[in-house]
Order: sequence, then structure tokens, then C-alpha cells
Amino acid sequence: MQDCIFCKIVRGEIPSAKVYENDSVLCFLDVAPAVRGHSLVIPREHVENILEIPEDMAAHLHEAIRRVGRGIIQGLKADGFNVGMNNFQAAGQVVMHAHWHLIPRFHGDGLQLWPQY
Ligand code: D5M
Repeated sequence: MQDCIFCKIVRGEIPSAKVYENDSVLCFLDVAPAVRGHSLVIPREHVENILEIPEDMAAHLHEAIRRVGRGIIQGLKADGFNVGMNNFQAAGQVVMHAHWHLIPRFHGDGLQLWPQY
């Protein structure tokens, strides 16, 4: 996708702070982090949302999310992490290239990411 900002990151046309990559997946730091280490995991191939992700791609993404999550726990000494995804504009998706937010969490950090039900 020519104009997609995450496709431009995949192609190396705009810079990113890469955290992890393999043949099918890329992970880089979010430019507007909720906390230090807030990372985004994306498929290299352009798909808009979770409904468009084929099974084989889902397996690669799942494995990458686990790897980056382990890195957040071990590298940042986080106590936990949130995995979140916005799908479609109504749910807050701004970049229309599927991506997962990985947000490091610390005991007592007071971060409120989603409404409390
Ligand atoms: O979140 C889209 C996220 O993408 C938002 O947290 C900012 C981030 N973003 C946007 N542009 C960039 C670049 N160039 N580098 C890194 N991060 C970026 P959404 O779930 O679509 O609301």
C-alpha cells in the first residue's frame, strides 16, 4: 500500500525504532507511547484489521507478540503487559494497517487504558 505509514516503515522509507523482526512480522516502538517500551507488532504484508488476517499470518503474529512480551518482562523488568488492538475507526483505529499494542505494566503504575466495567 503506497500511502500506508506502516507499509512505509516496512519498506524502510520512514524510520522506526525496531524492537524485533522476522520474515513476516515487524515490531517497533510506538511514536506516541502510553509508557516507555510501548511497542507495536505488525504483519509486513498490508492487511487492515484482524478480520483480514489469514491463519498462517496469525500464527506468526501470535508468536511475535509472545516474544516481544517476554522481552518486555525480561528486558524492561515489567511486572506484566497489555496486548490491545483497535479494529475499525469506530473502535479507535487510526492507522489502517493491522497492529497490536504491547504496553508494559508495573505494579501500582496507575495506568488506565480501557474503561473499567
Ligand atoms: O494506533 C496507531 C498507533 O500508531 C498510535 O499509537 C501511534 C502509532 N504511530 C503512528 N505513526 C507512527 C510511526 N511513524 N511510528 C511509530 N508509531 C506510530 P491505533 O490503534 O490505530 O489508534
